[in-house]
Amino acid sequence: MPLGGVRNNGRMVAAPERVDVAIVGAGFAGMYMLHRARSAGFSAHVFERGGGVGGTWYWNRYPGARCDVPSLEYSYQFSEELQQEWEWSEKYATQPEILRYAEHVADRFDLRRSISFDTTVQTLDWQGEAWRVTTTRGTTVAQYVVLATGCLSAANVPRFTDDHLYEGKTYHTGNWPHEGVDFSKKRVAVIGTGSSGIQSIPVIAERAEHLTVLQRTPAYSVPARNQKLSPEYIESVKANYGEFRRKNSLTRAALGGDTPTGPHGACEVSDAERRDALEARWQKGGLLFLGAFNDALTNPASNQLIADFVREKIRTTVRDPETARRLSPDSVIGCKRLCVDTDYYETFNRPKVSLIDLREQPIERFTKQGIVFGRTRSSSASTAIGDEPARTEIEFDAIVFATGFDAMTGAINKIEIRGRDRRALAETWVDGPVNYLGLSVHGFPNLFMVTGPGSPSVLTNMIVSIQHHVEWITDCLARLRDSGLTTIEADVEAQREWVEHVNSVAGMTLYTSCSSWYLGANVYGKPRVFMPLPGFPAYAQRCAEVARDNYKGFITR
Ligand code: NA7
Repeated sequence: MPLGGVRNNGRMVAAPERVDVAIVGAGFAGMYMLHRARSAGFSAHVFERGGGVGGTWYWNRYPGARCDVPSLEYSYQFSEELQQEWEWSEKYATQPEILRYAEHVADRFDLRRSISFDTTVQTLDWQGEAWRVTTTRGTTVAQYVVLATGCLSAANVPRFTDDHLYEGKTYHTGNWPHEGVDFSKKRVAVIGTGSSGIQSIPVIAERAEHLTVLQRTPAYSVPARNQKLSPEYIESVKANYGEFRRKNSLTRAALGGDTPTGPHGACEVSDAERRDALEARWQKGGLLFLGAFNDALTNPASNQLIADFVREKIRTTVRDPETARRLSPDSVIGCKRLCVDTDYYETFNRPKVSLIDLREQPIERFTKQGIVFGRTRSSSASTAIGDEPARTEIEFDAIVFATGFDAMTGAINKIEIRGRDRRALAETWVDGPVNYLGLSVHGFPNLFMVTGPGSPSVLTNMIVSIQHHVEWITDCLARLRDSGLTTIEADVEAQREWVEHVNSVAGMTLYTSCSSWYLGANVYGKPRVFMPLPGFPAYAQRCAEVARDNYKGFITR
């Protein structure tokens, strides 16, 4: 069952034989790493699997794809000229607009001449003093390697019984055809109701003859309230962009500095006050809904009250009570990433949209024309004990897999990485990713990760975290050069303490209470370890202290 592919449109740049810094990936992390390394006087080269820049925004071209962080925040802040000249058109930018921005950055900073597109890094071998980087096109020796591989770039495509028999079209949201897909007059199924499903479902429903949503776990979603940005608002931010950025970076998620987290816990206020606070955030829209109260992700009772509010919104939006029931999550709100939507729940009021709850009607197998659904006994009141539960086959012209990613470690683990003593990273991470500061792994000298596991990454505005890492790494490389040193590696004890620290911070929250991709629980066989570290400001402070303290916790030579 090959999933619809993408068209490559990159041009070929030959990689040098030797380079100071090899960078894997030309998304926002890789592009800035290239620019920063060059500016610091290092030679640098990027290897990119795709045919163009943009990373996530190069691949995720599904209908309705947009960022869930406001565009005036989801952008680089390293260049005042860049942030002044670029004009975002909407509160939440669409994928095409973000991709145009990435392309603008690539041109503006003359990045393309050092990027090999359509080039996959296959192996990284530590040679004692440098890395040998083997790609689908050749070999480069690099003193340092930076993995800018992205947190959500390895698609998770679940397998189903007989899925090879299906003769209709299949797509994964994270690998969408460049030419787009016309769903008019088509009977379409979407599997998955995370952010990608929730963004694409209302848009696919516009065109499709019929849309069937296959939901395994209902998600919590809040309205985006997307809108065109007014020139006055843009002007007001740009007039003091530095201060706007500074306030954002002081929040836990490095976003939304103009809407601080409420000062109370949800249980500390009256019912009316709680409702008003939640309603105000619901009307404002977006991820900051969860910041109405300061204990949403630490106090189960508060979390329950906030979740009740959203469930009530679902009940009052979705006209069919049975559909509303199926769409209502019963888990901790915010445990899986909150979704941000435009007309998601409203879409289920359309006669041409239906919902199948896979917990009641599991996918049994694929056929030539569609999918056979079983029926669990508990969901079938009419099934007498001893009877076989009923089966239904539904035919689809196209099936969309909105089934997410092998997050945070997936893209790294696709590369065969061998460090000191030829030890494989996959072996070191067999029980889950270990590292120091989310930046460096013991046994793998001169290898850095941008927004890797063990750093705040996906719990923050990614671009803020990316900039922070890139700048920290470049400063580190410059310090090594200035001190006449050539290698750096995480100390094993510092790494052990860091892993413990990340676990203990995560353990103080409700994040570990559900089967999320933060935990690796969405990928069969992946070790369950909570990967990102909650809290950007404390993390950034710690990184600064380590650097000031002569890279404490690292071994340099
Ligand atoms: P997500 O958030 O991982 O969502 C994937 C969805 O696919 C989710 O509803 C899953 O259900 C569902 N899924 C995954 N595997 C299966 C199988 N085997 N059967 C049925 N359903 C399945 O990925 P997205 O692409 O939506 O979003 C990723 C991030 O991008 C998002 O968090 C934002 O940060 C941007 P489950 O919940 O696992 O039961």
